[in-house]
Amino acid sequence: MQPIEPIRAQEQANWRFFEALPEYDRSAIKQTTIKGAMLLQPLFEFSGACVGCGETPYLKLATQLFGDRMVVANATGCSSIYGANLPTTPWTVNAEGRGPAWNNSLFEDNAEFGLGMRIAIDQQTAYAQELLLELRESIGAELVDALLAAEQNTEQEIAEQRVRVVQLKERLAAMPEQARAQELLTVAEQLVVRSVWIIGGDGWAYDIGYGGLDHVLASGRNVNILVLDTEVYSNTGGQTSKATPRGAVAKFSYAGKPTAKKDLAMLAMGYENVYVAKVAYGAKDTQTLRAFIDAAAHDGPSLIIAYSPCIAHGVDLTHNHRQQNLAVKSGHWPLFRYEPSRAEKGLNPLRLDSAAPSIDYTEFSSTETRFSMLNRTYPEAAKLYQEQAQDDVIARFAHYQSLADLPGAADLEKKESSDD
Ligand SMILES: Cc1ncc(C[n+]2csc(CCOP(=O)(O)OP(=O)(O)O)c2C)c(N)n1
Ligand code: SF4
Repeated sequence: MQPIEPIRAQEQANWRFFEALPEYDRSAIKQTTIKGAMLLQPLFEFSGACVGCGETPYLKLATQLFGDRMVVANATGCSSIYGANLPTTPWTVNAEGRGPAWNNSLFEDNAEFGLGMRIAIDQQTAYAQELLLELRESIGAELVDALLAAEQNTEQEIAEQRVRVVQLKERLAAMPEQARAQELLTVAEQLVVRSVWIIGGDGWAYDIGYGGLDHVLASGRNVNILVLDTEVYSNTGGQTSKATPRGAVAKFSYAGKPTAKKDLAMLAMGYENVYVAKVAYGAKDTQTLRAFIDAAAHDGPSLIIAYSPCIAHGVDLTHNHRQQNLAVKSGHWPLFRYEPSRAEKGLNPLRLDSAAPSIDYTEFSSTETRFSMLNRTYPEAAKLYQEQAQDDVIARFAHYQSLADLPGAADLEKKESSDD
């Protein structure tokens, strides 16, 4: 044991040095590589989650990519608790004071809450554009036209639009006698693109908030839905949800869950205009990164279902990445992306990003107490569920493979014309 004071003084100096290090220029970084993305400043840091929590890395990644323009609707659950240990919060701002705007809603209406944010932003943007046109001559036609025509797909383009908005605000501030100009000043910031994220756990997405989630998927609106799937209601101590796998022991399933995990991705794919991805960063981080970038770029609803190891799985989370790898290799968590933009090009929208199951399901399930404890308590049920779960993963992979192997519309057209 040592007195803390000298250590604290030394660490404070180290911390100040670390904080003074300059951040990289976002527009100069290749964000589509893991190496590049990890150089971006995270705007989610020092959360109160359990050590090794599988949820938080997805949030950190989202803020690295979109944090300075993110608007978050967070369902009640672990993410709302470690996300708001008030009066502190891990959601933070960059040197310009920009960071995610975050709010927490009821468990049962979070998707609608996020949709409301999207609608409000779109309404304010449309109003700002209307006022710009109305005041075009007094503001300056060149600036107004540039503001209205701006593409905002890259960091560079967004940075350029921010500069234009600063110019606009300066000009509007110099027109205090014009009421419409002052009105525009209140919504001018909405001329910079926003990235709306609706976030929560599986209890929210698969169960209690599912009706609302489905409604938002059907709305066609540009929102990104991130499901942090721990396969139980983690925050209240691990109750069974519809995401809980067959044979797992959880609260309300002491004798093992007798039914298979609900396939939320398949339900969402039924809409055809929803971007859907199933990811596990510990198994394939490049696929996770790609999914986040493509989901945000998709001009419609996106759903990312993210495998999130949790203390409720009964495994030392030092091995979090190994567990994700085992889940993917056993077929428990197939990786894929369903991209409506591919269908628009006549291609099959579904792409599998993981191979067929290459290890026995028990090689995965035996490493986690949520499954293995059933061998002691209900050995016969454990044996039955293991066999069924093995069949489940093989059948599910075969089903996805058959869908991914289907020809796209363009292939069918080619075939038809060659048949004629
Ligand atoms: C309608 C309603 N029922 C129950 C609760 C209590 N509750 C708060 S958080 C939570 C668990 C959330 O589980 P999940 O959505 O899976 O997120 P996780 O904690 O696993 O991240 C529950 C049941 C609540 N807040 N509202
Ligand atoms: S209970 Fe699970 S999901 Fe919640 S913070 Fe801990 S590890 Fe993360």
